Amino acid sequence: MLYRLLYMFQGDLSWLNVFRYITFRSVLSTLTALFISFVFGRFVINLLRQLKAGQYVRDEGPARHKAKEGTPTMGGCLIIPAILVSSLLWADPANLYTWVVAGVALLFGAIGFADDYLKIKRKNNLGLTAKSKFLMQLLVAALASVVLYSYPGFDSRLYLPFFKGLAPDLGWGYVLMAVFVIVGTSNAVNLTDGLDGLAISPIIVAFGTYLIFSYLAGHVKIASYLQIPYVAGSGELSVLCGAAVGAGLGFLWYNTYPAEVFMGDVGSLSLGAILGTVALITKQEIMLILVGGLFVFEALSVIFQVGYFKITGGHRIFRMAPIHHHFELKGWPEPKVIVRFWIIAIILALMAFSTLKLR
Ligand code: 57M
Repeated sequence: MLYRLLYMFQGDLSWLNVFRYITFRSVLSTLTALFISFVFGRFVINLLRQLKAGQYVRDEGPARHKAKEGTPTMGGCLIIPAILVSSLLWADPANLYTWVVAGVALLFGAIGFADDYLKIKRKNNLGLTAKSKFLMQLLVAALASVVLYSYPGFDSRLYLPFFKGLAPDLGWGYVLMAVFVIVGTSNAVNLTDGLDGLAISPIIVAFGTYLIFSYLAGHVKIASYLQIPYVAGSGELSVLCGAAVGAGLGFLWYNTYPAEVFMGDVGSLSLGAILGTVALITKQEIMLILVGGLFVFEALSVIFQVGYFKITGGHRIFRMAPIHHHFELKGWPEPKVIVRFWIIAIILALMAFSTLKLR
């Protein structure tokens, strides 16, 4: 928005032409969101404390977690507005993709907010029922997917990395796949968010990666050189990804061990859904398995644990799922689990980059 206003002057003040560049606006967007979440962080934490928005901690968890009871939650109320305000300021308001992602952020944030709010109000861990939460997620994801699918010229092919030329057109099946990607990523990030800073750092790494992927996919010459799908207009999502990186860094300042605030479902559900939607728009949905590998790993640990638990009538593969609890119960100090998981997330993102020219 701001960029458009400044852009109007370009005839008289040619130096303002820098605002045309996505790269420049992505950096500004990162810094703006970082500034918002960092500066307003303390204020939001105090406000959440005054509103008694403290976390309820279940008794079944690792004993250390009981000490975290009362930590303010719903820090997503800081992250999501920081992303939206910064994107509105620096992204092209005519770009539909940015609006779709902003809508997904708001609606998934609203589902998470309702869940967090009910947990705090009832002073227990029972927010929305799993079924109603899932149905709402499906509904919002379906809406976003249909909007994308109906966008003139939107490519419904699924591009398989390493298999050049193999890109099956999914037709309406694309909508089903898109719903799976958005809802799956949203829930995987939510499951990962169980230790201080454990989810937000891989989120920062993933959005940093997609900032670059969006730029590459939106640049006709680079996309053709790298033989990745060109998606006109997707470059503008770099600005939004930059905002997510900045907002995440500002939040990490307060969420790092020992956390002063948790992001809550309002943060985790929304951030995961944004990431899934960006991966879909940039046609890098398969790469999300690698870039978001840590989230996949956490989700799979739950699927296998619950499956095995049911089949065997109470036996477990891990000491506790999601897998970060397994390492905690093995006696690793919390910061060790966290930082080691971050290292894995960074390595996975680097692996994703390394595939770019190989495809
Ligand atoms: C929510 N939420 C954290 C915080 C955060 C199916 C089942 C595996 C589901 C799973 C589950 O409910 N996961 C999703 C995970 C909670 O954090 C809040 O929730 C928000 C994210 N949604 O922002 O508001 C707790 O996590 C800790 N935390 C931190 N630092 C942070 O920065 O320390 C969070 C953020 C917080 C705090 O303690 O209270 C959570 O874990 O509840 N369920 C589980 O994860 C449970 N696993 C389980 O039951 N495993 C079973 C199998 C058979 C399913 C098993 O392996 O035996 C664990 N959840 C808890 N305790 N609380 C079990 C132990």
